Amino acid sequence: MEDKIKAIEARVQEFVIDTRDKLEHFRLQFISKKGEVSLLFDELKALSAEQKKLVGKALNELKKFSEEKFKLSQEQLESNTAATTFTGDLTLPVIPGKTGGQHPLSLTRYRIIEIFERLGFNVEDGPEIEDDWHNFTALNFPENHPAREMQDTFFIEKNPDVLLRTHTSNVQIRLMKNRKPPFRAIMPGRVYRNEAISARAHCFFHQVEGLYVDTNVGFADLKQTLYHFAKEMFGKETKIRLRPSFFPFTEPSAEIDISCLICHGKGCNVCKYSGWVEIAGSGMVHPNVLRNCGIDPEVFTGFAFGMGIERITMLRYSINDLRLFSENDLRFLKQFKPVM
Ligand code: 2NL
Repeated sequence: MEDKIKAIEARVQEFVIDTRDKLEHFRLQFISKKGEVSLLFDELKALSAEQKKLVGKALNELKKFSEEKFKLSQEQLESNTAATTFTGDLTLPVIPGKTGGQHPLSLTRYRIIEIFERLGFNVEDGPEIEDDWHNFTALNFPENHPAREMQDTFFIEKNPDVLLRTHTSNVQIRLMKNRKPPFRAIMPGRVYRNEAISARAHCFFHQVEGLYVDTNVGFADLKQTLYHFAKEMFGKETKIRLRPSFFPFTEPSAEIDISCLICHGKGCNVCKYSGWVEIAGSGMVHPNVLRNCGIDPEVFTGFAFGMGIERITMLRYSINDLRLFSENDLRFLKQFKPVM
């Protein structure tokens, strides 16, 4: 019996526990109910009182030793796994998760791009910090136009003027100057206006402008393109209405209204009881603008339009305060589709 105890003790000592499997193996082998140490206690019963005392002491020591080894190894394994849980290849691409989401303004921008791409429009990009010529002069703004005043535009430097663009038209100007017509493109981007912040105005917003220049582009093309856009964006029942307007860079110019999505023309708060909601400005590109970019207005004509992404998004999701877009409040942002 004593020899047996010594032999088991030696094996307990030598047993290497470096994995969870080996830990469990150790437990079953020695300290579980049917383990070797427990079985020795059964054998103990057959011994005389004298021997019981002697062997019992040694056996109790073996039991204590085995259980301590188990406990210590278990603790060690647990602290190791906490530090080295990730054993995979760190260079592999991430598995897409459900954390994060897409900003409602991005969702609307993607949708707008999708609609115009199918009509053959490219997406173009340009600088947000711009000079006076690309933001104002080339676009036929008169010398004394109010937009050129300090209170309407953010100037970074005066004389020569460096400013934050007030529309993405600067991208069209760069496109028309640097490449040869025909052009069919849209320009999404952030623009800046020097305004007090309220539910309806902000010092920056997002715009998509569009430009179509070719031989024989007419007002009917403008109207049909924007009608198609309105139906794709807001549903095929949507109607459009054009109202005469004025921009220095288009002639003639028109505001584009859509039939009110909320009341379907009956009259409500959103359309201010008119049945119509403004979604964009548009017009035929002014011949002076074409000329400023080296394009002969006797050969080429074109239409252009501009819309606020915030405005379209507010109509699309019934959002009533512009400030929600830039406050990063998760209670607002979480209501939009997550990235998958
Ligand atoms: C609006 C109105 C508009 C344009 C933008 C444009 C650009 C060039 C030439 C002619 Cl290079 N026009 N853009 C035309 C009409 C309206 O924007 O309400 N934007 C938020």
